[in-house]
Amino acid sequence: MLTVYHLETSRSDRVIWLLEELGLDYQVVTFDRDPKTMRAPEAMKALHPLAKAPMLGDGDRILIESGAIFEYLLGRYGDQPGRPQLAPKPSDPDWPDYLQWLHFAEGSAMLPMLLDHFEKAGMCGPVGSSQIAGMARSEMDRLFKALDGILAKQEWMAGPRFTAADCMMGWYIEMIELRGEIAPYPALQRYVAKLAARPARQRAKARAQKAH
Ligand SMILES: N[C@@H](CCC(=O)N[C@@H](CS)C(=O)NCC(=O)O)C(=O)O
Repeated sequence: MLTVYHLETSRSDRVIWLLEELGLDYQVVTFDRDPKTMRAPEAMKALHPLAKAPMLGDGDRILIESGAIFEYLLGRYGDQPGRPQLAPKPSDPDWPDYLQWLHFAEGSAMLPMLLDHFEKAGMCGPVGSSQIAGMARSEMDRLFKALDGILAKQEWMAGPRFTAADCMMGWYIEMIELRGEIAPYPALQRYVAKLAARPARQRAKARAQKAH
């Protein structure tokens, strides 16, 4: 049985979402964050020394890193009869964009948002005093505008079809909405509404919450 080791309110939501889109059986084991530090609790370190969410358990193997977990699930279980094709093949014209956005989500998009979060939490000195604030803001504004432009021209991140890249980038774009910053971006608003209407997204949200 596949096991998602899920940390409350975290990136592990994405893995639950992908599993729901693929229609795979899995269980969720939830950990609360350490109330003082908001970091992963000690119990997660017993599973993996890096204690990062998401973690995926499959047999005696535990895997970390969202993008790697996505590739693992899609490669090992995604390409089976009856399952939706969420990963374009290398011969597919959408493959380059698929690959790019699948990895961009964690490789580039998250950093400015995290820096902004840490800065606003006062972890970089008095709020507003660090150069990080301006840098993170301008990077996010540039990215949000670019994503809005892309999604004004096409339905999904990699083209006309929903793919696993929409779970990776979609979760990030949902964060833009949660932060209350989506109003200037009509295509991002439409995209988030389409994600919210997906039964698999709804099941994943319920599952991630129920597990808490
Ligand atoms: N790029 C990694 C980031 C993993 C990560 O930092 N996860 C956070 C949760 S969103 C975490 O485990 N935080 C707790 C901690 O670092 O102690 C991934 O996508 O898997």
